[in-house]
Amino acid sequence: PLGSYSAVLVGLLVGKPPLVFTLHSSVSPHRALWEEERHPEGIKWKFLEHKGPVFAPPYEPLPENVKFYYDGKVMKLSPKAEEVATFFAKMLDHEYTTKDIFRKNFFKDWRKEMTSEEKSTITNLSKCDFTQMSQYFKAQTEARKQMSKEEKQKIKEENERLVKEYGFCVMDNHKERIANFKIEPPGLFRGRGNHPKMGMLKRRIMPEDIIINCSKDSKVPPPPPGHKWKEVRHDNKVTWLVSWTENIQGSIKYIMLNPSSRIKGEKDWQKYETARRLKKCVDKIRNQYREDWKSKEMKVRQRAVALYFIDKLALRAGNEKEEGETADTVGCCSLRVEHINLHPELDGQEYMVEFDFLGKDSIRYYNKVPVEKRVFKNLQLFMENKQPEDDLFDRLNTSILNKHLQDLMEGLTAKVFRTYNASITLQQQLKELTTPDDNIPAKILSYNRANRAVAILCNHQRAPPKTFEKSMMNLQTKIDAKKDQLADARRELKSAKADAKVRRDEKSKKTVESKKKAVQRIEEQLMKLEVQATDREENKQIALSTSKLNYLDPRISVAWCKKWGIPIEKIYNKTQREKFAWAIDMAEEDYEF
Ligand SMILES: *[C@@H]1O[C@H](CO)[C@@H](O)[C@H](O)[C@H]1NC(C)=O
Ligand SMILES: *[C@@H]1O[C@H](CO)[C@@H](O)[C@H](O)[C@H]1NC(C)=O
Ligand SMILES: *[C@@H]1O[C@H](CO)[C@@H](O)[C@H](O)[C@H]1NC(C)=O
Ligand SMILES: *[C@@H]1O[C@H](CO)[C@@H](O)[C@H](O)[C@H]1NC(C)=O
Ligand SMILES: CC(=O)N[C@H]1CO[C@H](CO)[C@@H](O)[C@@H]1O
Repeated sequence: PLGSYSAVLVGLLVGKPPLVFTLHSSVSPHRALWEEERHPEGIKWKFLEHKGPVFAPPYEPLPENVKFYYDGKVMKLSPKAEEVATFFAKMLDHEYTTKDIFRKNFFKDWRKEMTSEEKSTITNLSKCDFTQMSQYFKAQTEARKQMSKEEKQKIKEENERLVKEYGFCVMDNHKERIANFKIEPPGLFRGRGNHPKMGMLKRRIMPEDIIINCSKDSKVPPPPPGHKWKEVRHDNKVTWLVSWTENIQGSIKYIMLNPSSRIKGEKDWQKYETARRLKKCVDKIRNQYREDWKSKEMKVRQRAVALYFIDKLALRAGNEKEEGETADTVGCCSLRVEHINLHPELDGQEYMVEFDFLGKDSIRYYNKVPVEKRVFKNLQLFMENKQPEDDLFDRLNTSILNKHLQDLMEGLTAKVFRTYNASITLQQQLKELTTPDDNIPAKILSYNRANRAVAILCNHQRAPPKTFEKSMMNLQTKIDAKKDQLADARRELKSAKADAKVRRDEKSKKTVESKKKAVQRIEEQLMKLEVQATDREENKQIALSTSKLNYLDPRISVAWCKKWGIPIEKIYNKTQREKFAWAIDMAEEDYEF
């Protein structure tokens, strides 16, 4: 049953094994998380065995009748060039393929795969005609949709076979699900926002790129016939099973355990415990940085203003660029003079700072915020005699700031401020917005509103989905039909009542009752639809799942659900419930972040 845990977990925060847990628990799939004997610090496992990754299927050349045209003439491409051309053809209807950067990057990488003959012929992407390829792939997609039940069943079984064989590993005494055992197929890089590398060729990953991590005493997975692994290592200080370096950003990719696994759940839990520790010392930290705004030392002043931004605006500390990424994105420490504008007065408020820069993943951060006078004066000072492209905090860098955070509280990073603020905001908003007398749909609307408040705080915006207008229209049609239905039901009720007045018998009384019930039922249905429409409209430009998955202590949501009798499925879908299994097990209805 939910909420059967009462565990004393304090010791874990200090990170000093062995730990003693007092627990009163009925059997739960996650008791392992709390009951296990711990490994020495830094050691993640003793035994690790797995089957390695599943590679993307090899390239299948196009049928002869699917032609590619250059400058109006048929041209047969070499297999390598053809494969890369198909990546572009598959995206032909997408806006990406009209963007200059995308086209330029793609063409450059495509030419690298061409034979010298092809290279000398194909010199202008605008003269390439991929229409037949594109139509061929569309027809294939259509055919897949039209597949018979038996064919679909066969594919399903094959997938299940793969999961059975490759989807699990053995870590110590547990069989654990692996999150992403399939290696992504090659394709064209898209990136988020206006990424400067979009359109580049994401290479096919080969066994020769792969590092396998497993224990010495396990059965090392064999590489595919005719191939070799790049390396096999036995590093029990890390939790990944397989890793490789992708070619676009040069970042290291990992195959890891599923979020529902013991080790992931524990990490997640620790993250929120760190944020709860911040709650206890945040006042002290705030007093300290306010003092530091007056410091004689420029470095200390800059650090204090940067910290204020991190705390107040949930900015990231550094630019957190993937290695090799060239997008001009910044974080708090790397803000430049050109990214802010100071307004002694704006929109009727004093000491306003206007931010405008590209943050992580090239998502624009634009915000106008009132700041304290001393912060404003300090910013004026930091900007004195500087050019727009100069650093705002010239005495500061990410490592200095992170070191300072560590000194303030063990485990403190800019992200902890986000997690703390997001979680505490959710908790406060839920308290404010939940009306005890509301029915379940209205309560869920309140929950989503609280979640949205957090997403806005964290700048988790999105472009409205392409299907937005259409789905709103469909919903509106349903609402209109429901309203008509309600009007009819009300008319019927009215005439039944009039009838009952005249006849005054049991039968017409019963009719009135049942008509009344019908009206109520339709009213409820209408309300549900209207709530749904409000929810969807308000959600248009906000991505809820990022904060839900990464910044909100799931125990707050679980506790809220228990308190108000809301089924947890209404808040978390299946994947999310797996990830937060530990919280669903632990949180009581009176849980306080
Ligand atoms: C490429 O081809 C397009 C379409 O034929 C043409 O408009 C354009 O001028 C060509 N570009 C170059 C650099 O030749
Ligand atoms: C969270 O961030 C918002 C926005 O800056 C701020 O107004 C609020 O005071 C913060 N809340 C807490 C509890 O830190
Ligand atoms: C940050 O600044 C410190 C002190 O000036 C310097 O030692 C360190 O190398 C810098 N770190 C980075 C990543 O630039
Ligand atoms: C659950 O929601 C997440 C978004 O947070 C989504 O990526 C995932 O596909 C959903 N899973 C299911 C089973 O619906
Ligand atoms: C290539 C690779 O994956 N290297 C990583 C192995 O694990 C250590 C410890 O986590 C990392 O520091 C390396 O980057």
